[in-house]
Amino acid sequence: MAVLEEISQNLQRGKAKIVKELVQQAIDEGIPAKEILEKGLLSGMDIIGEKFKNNEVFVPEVLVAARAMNMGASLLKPLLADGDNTSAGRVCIGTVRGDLHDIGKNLVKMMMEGKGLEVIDLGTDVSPETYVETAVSQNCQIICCSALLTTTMSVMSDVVKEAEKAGIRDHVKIMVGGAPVTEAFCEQIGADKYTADAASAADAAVEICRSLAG
Ligand code: B1M
Repeated sequence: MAVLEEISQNLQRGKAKIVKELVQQAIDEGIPAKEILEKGLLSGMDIIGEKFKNNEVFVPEVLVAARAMNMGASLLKPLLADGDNTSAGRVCIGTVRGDLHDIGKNLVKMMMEGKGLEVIDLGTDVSPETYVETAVSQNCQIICCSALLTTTMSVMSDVVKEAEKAGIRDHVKIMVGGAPVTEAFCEQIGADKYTADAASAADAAVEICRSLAG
């Protein structure tokens, strides 16, 4: 599947327009959306991540690659959907305060929408107060927190505390994820559910909404 390799290569060079065209080409060739995402877009992002770690590329290169990733992923969004239009529940999602990484959060959002959940996207750099106020005012069943930095994951603990303070812990669940987050960390801070990837997060959210409903 040469086109997937081309997607990965062009994503690494930050060629957003070409990535978008290649993703469309892959779709037209009948390659499943999940495969385009994993073997094209995410594989390119992994290589950029490794190079970033080793100081072979720097913030500007990573930013253009991220833009290419988001543009390519936007074409896959409708194809990753389940096709069921009834709302499976409502969640709010954001990357925690101090953290600007949003690619993983956007993927989680996309997969959740694909499973029929209504997703309120709070963006990045989200304070514990904003998560909780949104969950209350918008009747969300789940608060979803993403963090990519070891220095920001502790904000998730503040989200749990803020939710306790607001007295919503019995009917609003808290899901956490992102590269440095683990199951053990989730338990330690008293959050409800950790998942390692976007697809598992979407499945878990649907399950939680179902159990809260009934
Ligand atoms: Co940043 N960055 N970055 N960065 N960056 C990392 C995270 C880093 C690991 C790179 C490295 O040094 N090896 C490192 C963190 C080190 C650490 O804390 N241990 C790092 C650093 C240090 C920084 C800066 C401090 C760099 C600097 O300025 N000196 C700075 C911080 C800025 C800030 O946030 N305040 C910074 C900046 C940036 C960019 C702006 C340039 C850019 C972000 C652009 C954007 O997001 N729009 C960026 C990027 C792109 C990365 C890497 C290269 C890629 C991250 C990514 O998008 N991965 C990253 C290196 C790496 O990860 N290899 C790195 C792809 C994405 C799909 O994966 O987000 O993990 P991920 O999401 C996964 C799962 O984690 C899960 O689902 C997704 C897959 O299915 N998931 C959830 C995510 N959220 C979930 C929530 C859930 C469940 C699952 O439930 C609610």
